[in-house]
Amino acid sequence: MDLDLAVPGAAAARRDKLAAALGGRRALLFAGQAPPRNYPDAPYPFRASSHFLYFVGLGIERAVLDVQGDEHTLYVEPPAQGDALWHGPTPGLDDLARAAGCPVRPLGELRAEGAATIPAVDLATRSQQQAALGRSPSTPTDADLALADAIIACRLIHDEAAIAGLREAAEGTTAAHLAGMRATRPGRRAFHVRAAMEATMTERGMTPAYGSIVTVHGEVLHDHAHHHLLSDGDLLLADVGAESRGGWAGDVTRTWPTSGSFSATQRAMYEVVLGAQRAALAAVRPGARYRDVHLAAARALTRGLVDLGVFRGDVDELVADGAHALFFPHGVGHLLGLDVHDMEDLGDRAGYAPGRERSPQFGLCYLRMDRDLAPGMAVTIEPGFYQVPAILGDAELTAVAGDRLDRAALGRFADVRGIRIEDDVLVTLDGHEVLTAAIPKTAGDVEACVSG
Ligand SMILES: [Mn+2]
Repeated sequence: MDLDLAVPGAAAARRDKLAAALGGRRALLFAGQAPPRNYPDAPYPFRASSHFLYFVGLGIERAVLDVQGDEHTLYVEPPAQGDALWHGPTPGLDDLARAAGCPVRPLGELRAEGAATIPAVDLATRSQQQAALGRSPSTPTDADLALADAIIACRLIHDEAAIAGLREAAEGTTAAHLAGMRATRPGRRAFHVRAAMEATMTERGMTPAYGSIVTVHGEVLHDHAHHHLLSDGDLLLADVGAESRGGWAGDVTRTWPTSGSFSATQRAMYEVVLGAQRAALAAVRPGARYRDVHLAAARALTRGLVDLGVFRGDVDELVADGAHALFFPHGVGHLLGLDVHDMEDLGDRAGYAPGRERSPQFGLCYLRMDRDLAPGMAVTIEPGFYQVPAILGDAELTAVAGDRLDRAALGRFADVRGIRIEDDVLVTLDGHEVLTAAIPKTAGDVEACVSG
């Protein structure tokens, strides 16, 4: 744990805001613990729960934050015998109190009956919660749900320290994508490119914010295999983001030709996806509804596919019917913060405004967010085009397009398996700022970087 990363002022202000929203009710936030990889002494790297991280500013394994009115107390496990031998000196309670900006007590003193909490994502911490609260955290009480809503209200709008963290993550992510493009050539494997991208994070003391996707099979939306050979003529899709040292996420996708040159068909489809991303970005401003941002991308993509002859017919009708989802089956993006899909552990409570629900329509059902945008929110904008055999070979799914889908025209784009273009975007007072704008994105800029 690096105490230099502490943000005591920001964490204290966030706790005050949470306490005010809770109106004196008590809440416990659990940091969590690293799950074992195989046996208990060989765990995965520890990464604190984002709720804890947000209100404490530091990841402290097994620690618990107790918020009740003006009293905020951090409970931590005292060092165990042998810790100094295996792990070196650990910070004392006074050091932690200064770093967190609140009193720190030994975990054994925590008495927590009646407190609200957020169920942990790991089973060991759920047991810790059950022991502390005297009830299962898995069945949320009304107080738990009120706590979730209070946390969402805080974390949805990023404060200055959060925005600084997102900028740091964007910088690390930018370096990763530049390194990845430069490391690409036919004959190498995807893991060579992944190594180059993640090395830039290691050099910054950062880690990937999520499992890196570096693949010539862009049509497999979350392809975590890295062994594929890069062949001449392939497109490489890299969905890779850095996590800042303080825990803030970057999440960027670029798609580039392994040879350094797009084929004519790849370039044409790349321009369609880029046009869809630009249309969505142009719609990002305070007050805009995120589903409309999604639909702006869907319309631009569909118009592009009509221009290429892949679709026939009226663009608005095709989009209303969901035909675009045959090639763009996912949502245009999601909230971004300490989590790459920010607060997704709270389900659609975070991504969807009260009263809004997921559409049952194929495509729209995968939209992770439908809120009105406000200054200080961060979202991703990431439309794509994919030829997914499981979709295009499904008679029921493709029936929405009927004879408006021209398979002969589509056949000309056989060398395009998947393209996605994703940036991280901060909503500002009068529009938006693309935090990851320094990463090459036009076809020409991408080619120049891969060849350079
Ligand atoms: Mn994303």
